[in-house]
Amino acid sequence: MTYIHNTIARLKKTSPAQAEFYQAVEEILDSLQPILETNEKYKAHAIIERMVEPERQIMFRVPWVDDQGNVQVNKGYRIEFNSALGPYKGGLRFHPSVNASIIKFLGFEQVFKNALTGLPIGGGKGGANFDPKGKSDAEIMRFCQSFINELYRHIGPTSDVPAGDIGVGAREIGYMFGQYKRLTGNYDGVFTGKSLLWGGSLVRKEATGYGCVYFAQYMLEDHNQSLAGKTCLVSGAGNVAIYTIEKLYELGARPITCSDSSGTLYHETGINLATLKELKEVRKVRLAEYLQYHSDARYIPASDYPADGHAVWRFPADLAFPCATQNELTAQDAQALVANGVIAISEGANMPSTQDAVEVFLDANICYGPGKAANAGGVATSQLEMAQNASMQTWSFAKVDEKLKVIMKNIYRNARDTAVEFGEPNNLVLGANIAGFRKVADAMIEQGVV
Ligand code: NDP
Ligand code: 2IT
Repeated sequence: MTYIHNTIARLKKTSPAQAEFYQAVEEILDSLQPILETNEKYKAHAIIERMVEPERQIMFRVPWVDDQGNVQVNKGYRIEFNSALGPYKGGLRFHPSVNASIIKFLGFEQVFKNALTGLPIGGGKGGANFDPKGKSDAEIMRFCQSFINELYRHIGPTSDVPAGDIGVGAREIGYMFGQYKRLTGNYDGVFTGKSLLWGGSLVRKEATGYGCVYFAQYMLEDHNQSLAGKTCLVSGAGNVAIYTIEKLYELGARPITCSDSSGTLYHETGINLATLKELKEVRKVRLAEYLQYHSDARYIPASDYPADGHAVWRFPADLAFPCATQNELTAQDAQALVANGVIAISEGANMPSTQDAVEVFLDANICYGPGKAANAGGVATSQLEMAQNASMQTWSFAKVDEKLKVIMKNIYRNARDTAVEFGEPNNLVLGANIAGFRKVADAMIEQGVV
C-alpha cells in the first residue's frame, strides 16, 4: 500500500494534474501487490519507477488553415512509453478532450495490453486536441498533413507504428501515410489500419469489436454459458461499437443499445446494423437520425441522463459492452447493471469503467473482462498487419480472423490462469495486470538499466 501511495505521490509532483494517468497507474499497482511482495527483483531493478515514466514524450504545435482561411493551432502528442517488447505500438486519438494525462493513461495501458497479445510490440499512444466534428475533408487532410510534418521524424516501421483510435480511422491514416511517404520517400508499414487498397490487413477494421465479443464468449464458455439469445447493451457508435454489434448478431445475441456523445439509442428488437453503418460510416451524422428510419426505437438525449451516470447502462440486459470512452460507466451504473442481472462485461473501450465501478463488478463476482485484455484484438491485428507488410504478403479474411480468435483465447486463458495462480480465480483485472506486467518487467531486467 505504501508503495502505491509513494508512487502516486511522486507522480503528482513530477507529472502534475494528470488524473486519468494516476487512475491507470493506481489500478495496475493495486493488482501488482502480490507479485511485488514476493519478488524482490522488481524493486531491486526499480521496475515500477521506470515503467511509470515514459521512455520519451513528444509534444508539438500543429498549425493548419481552415476553409475560411483562418490559422488554427492544435497540440499534438506522441508518447513512446515502453519498448521492452518491440517497437512502440498504439493508436492516435483526435478529440477535443485530448491532453497529456489522457495520452499517458492510454500509453501506459497499451504497454500491458500489447504484452498480453503475446506479440513483439511495445506500447505508445498519441493524438491531438483536434475536433474532427464538422470539419470538411480538406480541413481533415490539412490537419493530418501538418501533424505528420512533425511526427514523421519520430516514427518508423521498426521504431514506432501508430494506428487509429477515437476520431482516427482509415481516412485519417491515409492522409497521414501520404504525407509521411512524401517527406521520407519510404513506402513502408509505418501505420496500421491502412486501406485495403494499399497495405491494410483484412479484419483490422473489425478486430477490436470482434475481439471484444470473442473475449466475452470465452468468459461465458468457462461458466457454461453462451452468447446465443442474450440481450446486450453496447455504448458508443464508432468503430469498436459497430463491429461489436456485428459480431454479437453473428453469434446469436441481440444488441439493443448504442450511443454517441449526444445521446443513447434503445431499440428493443435489436439495433439495425445496416442503418447504424449508414449513419456513422457513410453519412457521419448524429445517432438521433436513426429514429427517421426506425420509429419504434427510443432516443434519450444526453441532457436527460441520470446525474450519477449514463442512460445506456440503466436498461436490463444480460451483457454489457462499453465501447465509447474512458470513465463512461460509473459505480451507480455498475450497481444498476448488477441489480438488473447482468452476467458479463467485456470492455471494448479503454478504461471505460471508473475504479469504483470495477470494484462493484468484482464484488458481484460476475464475469468482468477489463479493456486491456478484452479490447486487445485491435492492436493484435495491427501487429498481423505489420507482419504481412514486412513479409510482403496478404492473408485471407479467414486466416486473420482465425489468428485473432486464437490470440483472444490465449489472452483470456493467460489472464484467468494468472488470476488462479494468485488465488483470485474470477479476478481478470488482477490476472491481466500481473500477466502483462511480468512479461514487460522480465524483459526490462534482461535488457539492463535503459
Ligand atoms: P470512434 O471515434 O470510431 O468512436 C467513438 C465513439 O465513442 C463515438 O460514438 C463517440 O461519439 C463516442 N465518444 C467518444 N468520446 C466520447 C465522450 N467523451 N463522451 C461520449 N461519447 C464519446 O472511436 P473507436 O470506436 O475507435 O474507439 C472507442 C473506444 O475504443 C476508445 O476508448 C478507444 O480508445 C478504444 N479502442 C479502440 C481501438 C480501435 O482499434 N479503434 C482499439 C482498442 C480500444 P461522438 O461521435 O459523439 O463523439
Ligand atoms: O487502444 C488501442 O489498442 C488502439 N487504439 C489500437 C492500437 C493499434 O496500434 O492498433
